[in-house]
Amino acid sequence: MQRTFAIIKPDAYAAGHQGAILSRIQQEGLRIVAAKSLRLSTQQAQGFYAVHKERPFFGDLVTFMTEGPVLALVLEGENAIKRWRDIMGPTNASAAPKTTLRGQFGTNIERNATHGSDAPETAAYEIGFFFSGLELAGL
Ligand code: 3AN
Repeated sequence: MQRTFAIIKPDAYAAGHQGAILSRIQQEGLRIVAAKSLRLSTQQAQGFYAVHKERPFFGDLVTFMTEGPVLALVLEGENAIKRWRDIMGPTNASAAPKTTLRGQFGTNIERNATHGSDAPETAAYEIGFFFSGLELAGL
């Protein structure tokens, strides 16, 4: 069993796609361990995306991720990290297959509907960034 961290980003949240995305997650056999809505502050979004801080798109990414509420999720299943990334599809939503969440609900490389951790170390860091041990105890 593996856990991964996911976000329903402000674009998909504002459009009301949470239900469809959560439903797809469950249909695919991933367990929703924990979920919470929150609106990221600029500092929080900068911290979450700190690995990208030198990239030219960093400022725009932080602006987008703070424009409205997000739904933060912990997902669990066998090979959950890769499975969730396959369900999301490629980063660039405009080139993502329509069978993927980004193809279905995303717009472009920035407004791409969902986030997913890319490796076990990243998943552990990202889960810990959004959820405390107390919140996950017993889940
Ligand atoms: P992924 O989310 O598919 O793992 P990363 O980690 O390379 O992609 O990028 C993190 C986020 O930064 C992406 N989800 C996307 O919103 C944004 N991003 C990545 N590359 C670009 C880019 N070239 N222009 C604008 N935004 C980008």
